[in-house]
This record gives sequence, structure tokens and C-alpha cells, in this order.
Amino acid sequence: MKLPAPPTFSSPLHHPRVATVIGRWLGTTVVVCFLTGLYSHFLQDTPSWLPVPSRPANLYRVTQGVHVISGTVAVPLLLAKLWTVYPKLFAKPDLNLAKLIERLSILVLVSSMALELFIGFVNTLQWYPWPFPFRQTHYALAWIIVGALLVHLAVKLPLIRANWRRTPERRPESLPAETTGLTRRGLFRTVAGAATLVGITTAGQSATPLGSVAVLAPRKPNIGPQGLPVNRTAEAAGVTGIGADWRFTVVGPRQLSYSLDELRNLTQSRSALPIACVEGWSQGARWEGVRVRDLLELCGAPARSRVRVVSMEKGGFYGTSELPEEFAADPLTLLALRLNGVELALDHGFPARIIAPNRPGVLQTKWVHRLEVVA
Ligand SMILES: Nc1nc2c(c(=O)[nH]1)N[C@H]1C(S)=C(S)[C@@H](COP(=O)(O)O)O[C@H]1N2
Ligand SMILES: [Mo]
Repeated sequence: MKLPAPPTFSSPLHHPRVATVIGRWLGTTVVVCFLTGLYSHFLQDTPSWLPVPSRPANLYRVTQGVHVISGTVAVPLLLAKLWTVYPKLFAKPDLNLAKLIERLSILVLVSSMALELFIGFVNTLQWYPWPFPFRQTHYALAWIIVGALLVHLAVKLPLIRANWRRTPERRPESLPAETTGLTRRGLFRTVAGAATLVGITTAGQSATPLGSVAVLAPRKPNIGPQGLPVNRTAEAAGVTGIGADWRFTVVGPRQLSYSLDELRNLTQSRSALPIACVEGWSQGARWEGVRVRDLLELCGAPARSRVRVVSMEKGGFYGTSELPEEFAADPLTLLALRLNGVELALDHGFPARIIAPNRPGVLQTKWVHRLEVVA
């Protein structure tokens, strides 16, 4: 490959000051994305020592929206960062162990970050073109990135400190800005503008006022039966509906069994709760049905019981889920029969589904026909 002639690289746009400024933006975005991602991971895979509260009810909607927006915004920031430093990436490495380790850590950092952002973005499009389990891979890569980032920051610390503040006297004298046609300020504005645009056009899938400009959002939050999107249809899940002999069972200290009409005749409660999909879209809705804690009481179990939720859907990742004690006891948690004023559509989980506060959409199990109190 023929590389650009070295003098090009003395452009002020490839100066460490630019790398520092864009690095700060990228670093902040990545930290926000990492923390919200950890939260999402632990909600889905809760270690026994970790207490997860069921409130605020909308927390997950916010954190996962921020996770997907920050991950998407990180793409133009990473590209900008790579562009400012690329002359360095192609420079001949010194044959010096410390320098080689530094280069290696950058290689790990750049490749793991590119892969992480790519699979995450592709996942928001509901496209899973790889054979590995997404969430575990995404999680492992996140820790690799954190490790490589810490090495990178440690190595670059002197350079970062020297360029943290704007110091005009440190600008390379060699080239006036006009020769590149773009000033540093112009570059910063372009990158910040691109990042903002990407952020705004993604945010609409969870922040409804921005819905009309959500051109990057794969799903519009208000399009779907009953004003709510559907991630997996009943047909895709192999669920065809129910016959007249359908029964809903609760397995606990006592075993309960209800027909659909009997469920409808139990005390009905209402909750206004969002579906907040891990893929970033979310939409609030009004639900009506039987409180899970009421069902626990009816079967003689304590209100704070762990509950296994079983769907009529066979196999796959979504057929069952668990409600930790905190969520089963929450009065907002329902075995929902109605959505936005009418009976659940088959695609939304007819005849019954779980809806709980502060929970990833994947755990809001549809087509539920059994609850089991976990001893
Ligand atoms: N049984 C079952 N429940 C499920 C799913 C599924 O595929 N099967 N998808 C989950 C996902 S990923 C989301 S985001 C929500 C979406 O609910 P909705 O289709 O009613 O909007 O349902 C969840 N419940
Ligand atoms: Mo989802």
C-alpha cells in the first residue's frame, strides 16, 4: 500500500491535541455505554449477591436507551479518532519491547472496539448473523476493551496531560491550517455535529418526541398492533392461540388452575409500564390484569417469592423467565390480560403475559400459561 507522504502528517489535525479532545469525547461515550451495558447484563443474569430494585419503573427504559444511543454515537467518534491518529498506526514500530506492547494494546483496543460496536449495532437491527451467543460475547468484549483502554490511557498519560488544555504555542508551526482546508475547530465541529446527528436520529426509538426524526432507529415505537411494536410474532414463536380447554396454572404451596374467564374474574389491576427492548426501542403502554403478588397470596406463597414464568412457546431463549422476589412482590407486576384498553393481541402475548417495572423486554414473557413458585 502506498502511504501518503510524511509531510501531510504534520497537519495540525493529526496533532495529539486533536487526539486528546476527540479521545475525551469517545472515552466518555464508551464509559457511559459500558456502565449502562453492565446494568443491562446484570438485570438479565443476576448474580445472587446483587440486589436489583424494581423501581424506578422506567429506569431500564432510560439506561438501555442511553446504552444504544451512546454505542451508536461512538461509531463516528471512533472513526474520527482513528483518522486523527492513523499516521501513527502506519509508522514503522521501534524495535523496543515497551513500544511493541503499546502497539499491541492499541491493536487489541481498536479491533475489539470496532467488533463490539459493529455487533451491537447489527443487533439493534435485529440481525444475528453470527453463530456465537450475542450477549455473552458482547459482555466479554466489553471487559477486553476496558483492559486495553486502561493500558492505553496509562501509556498515553504524559501526552494526554500535555494536551489536556488548549495551548496555542504547542501547535506545530510547520503547516498553516489553510493548507488542509479544515481548521481544528472546523474538525471538532464536524465530528461533534456528526455524533449529535447520529444520536438524535437514533434516540427517537425510545424518546417519543424525537420519533419523527428517528431515521437511524430500526423501529418506530408506536407502530404495531395496539400501538406497540412486536419483536417476535406468535407465528415466529410457533404459538397459534388457545382452545376452549386452555388452563392457567400456578404451582406453589397450593396448586391453582383457572380458565381464561376465571382469570378475568379475579381482581384486575392496572399498571402503566413500558416495554423496553434490549435492542434500544421502548414504548410506554397501559396494562390490565392480575397482580402476580395476588396470585402468590392465593396459592399460599409469601409475597416475596421467586417466580418462574413459563410460556406456551416451546424452546428458545424466551420460553421461560424468572421474577426475582423484589419484582414478584411489586404491585405493578401483572399477569396482563389487556393492553391499551383492549384484550391482548396474539402477537403481544394473548391470552396472558408478564409485565413488570424496570425490566428488559426479553424478560417480559408472552403467552404465559404457568407460574411456578421457586422454593
Ligand atoms: N414467549 C416470548 N416472550 C417474549 C418474546 C418472545 O420471543 N417469546 N420476546 C421478548 C422481547 S425481546 C420483547 S422486547 C418483548 C416485546 O413485547 P411485544 O412484542 O408485546 O412488544 O417481548 C418479550 N417476550
Ligand atoms: Mo426485546
